[in-house]
This record gives sequence, C-alpha cells and structure tokens, in this order.
Amino acid sequence: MELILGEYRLPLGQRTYVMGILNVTPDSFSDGGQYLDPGRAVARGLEMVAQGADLIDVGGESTRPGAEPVPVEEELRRVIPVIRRLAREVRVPISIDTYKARVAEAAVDAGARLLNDISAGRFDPEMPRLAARTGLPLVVMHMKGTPRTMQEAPWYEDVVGEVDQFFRERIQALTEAGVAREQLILDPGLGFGKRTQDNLVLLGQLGRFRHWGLPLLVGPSRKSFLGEVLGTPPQDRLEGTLAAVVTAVVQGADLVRVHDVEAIDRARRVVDALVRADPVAAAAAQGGENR
Ligand code: 8Y4
Repeated sequence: MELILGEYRLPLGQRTYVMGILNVTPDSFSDGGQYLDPGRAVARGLEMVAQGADLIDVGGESTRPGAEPVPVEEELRRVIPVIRRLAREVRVPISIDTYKARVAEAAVDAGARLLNDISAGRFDPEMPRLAARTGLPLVVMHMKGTPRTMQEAPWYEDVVGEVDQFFRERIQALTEAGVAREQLILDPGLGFGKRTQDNLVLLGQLGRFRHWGLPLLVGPSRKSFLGEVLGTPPQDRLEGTLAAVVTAVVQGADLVRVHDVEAIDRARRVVDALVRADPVAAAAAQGGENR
C-alpha cells in the first residue's frame, strides 16, 4: 500500500516518514514569530528538507488552547507565498495545516499535496468535497471539543475506545462523501482535548489503531504532556519528543509530525533499522562459520 500525494508517492510499511512543522504564525508557542517573514519560513523549510524531512507541514493559524481564530484572508497571506516557493524548491510533498477549505484549496493550487485538517473534515463541510475532488490524502485527527474549548476538563471512560469509535464515524462519513478510504490518515490528536494520562495511553497504545489498515500519524512534538512528565518548558522537550517518537515508530507509526527534524530523523533511522533487523538474514549472511 502507498499514499498518493499528486506527483509524490509514499510507500507504507517500509519506514516512518518525518513531517517537519513549519509554523507561519506570529504567536507560535515554541518558535514565536521567527518565521513570519516568508523568506525565513522558506529557508527553514529548505533546512528541514536538508535535515531529512520527508514532508513539510505548513500552518498559518495557531491551534493552541484559547488562541484567537485567524481570518481566512490573513491565513492565506501567511501560508500561500511560503507554499508556492517551497513547492518549487523542494522535492518533498507540502502538507497544508488548516481546517478551512478555502485555505486548503488555495494551498493545493500553490502546490500542497496533503490535507492536514485537525477537525477531520468536520468544521468546514467543503473540506471532504475538496479531498474527494483532488484525491489528496486527508488526515483524520481526533479532537474532543474545539481548539477554544478542548482543554476545559476533558475526560474519557476509555480513551482508546473513544478515539477508535471516532475513527469509525469519520471513515464512514468521509468515504460516503467520496473520499477514497486508502487516502485517509488516522491520528489520535495528542494534546487535543486530552489529559496527560490520555495522551500517554494513546501514544503507548498507538498500535491498537493498526486494525483499520490505514496509515497512522502522530504529533507528540514538544507537547505539554511531555512537559508534565519532564517538568520542562517547550524548548526543553527534545528528549521527551525523541522518546515519544521512538515509541510511535516501534508500534508502526507511518508518519511523525515534529519540530526538531535533524535529531528526530537520526533516531528514526536507527529505530527503523532495529525493528527490521532480521536474525535469520543475519545468520545466513554469516554462513556456516563457527563464530
Ligand atoms: C508544544 C508544541 C505545545 C506544540 C503544543 C503544541 C497536530 C497537528 C498540531 C497533531 C496533526 C501543536 C496542526 C498543536 N498538532 N496536526 N497540528 N496532529 N495531524 N501544539 O498532533 O503542535 S498543532
């Protein structure tokens, strides 16, 4: 099985792909304002590709709890020039992080080839139609509530069961809207309406979502559940993010969405080699030697 992203292909089951985060927002919590200048954002995108990013996820609206919504015209102003220039200059697919179909459509026209909609097509009824029409992959991310309300006392009886039920409902609705099932990417939505314990369970049990036979994406990078375990601020969560990514890769995650591409890709390459290390092939390569 492979994901088809326009002119790009990502074969599945061979390795984990690294999606580099490119925030084009003035208030982005961990790299606030650094990349509002399109030239600097593009430079960071090029740098992430040089560091091993397999995709670049471009977003122009913060989804931090309580963040102000961004008008569509402002979101377009932020992301479209960056996507257009990056799409020309790199040979990896660009992902558009938006729940607005107008932004997603303009992003696709500018060269984006994956729809990263944190609402799984629920906030804008045009989004499933855009995914169906373009045939591009669509992320089906779980979120309890909305970005504004999601951290107001979230609670789960069985978080894995609830997220799995959400996947069932969204796969059904999206395929009925004409989106190809095999173009859906499942994501438990770490940090979106979850307590620390819920985030830890979802990541620790990620492999329980493999029964859908669909690609799995996880985005643990620098998130507050790591801060809760470590007691560190966002810029001091690299080791926690590495541990989270290793846990995801071991369970067969297909994509990981991260800020620190160079370090993450190094760890990812070692874990991908370890999980595929074949004792039979190793013995055969050694032949009949007694040593
Ligand atoms: C520290 C660092 C604290 C980052 C919070 C955050 C995901 C996503 C985001 C995700 C997918 C974020 C756009 C939130 N998270 N898309 N987007 N999956 N598919 N917060 O987990 O990074 S933004």
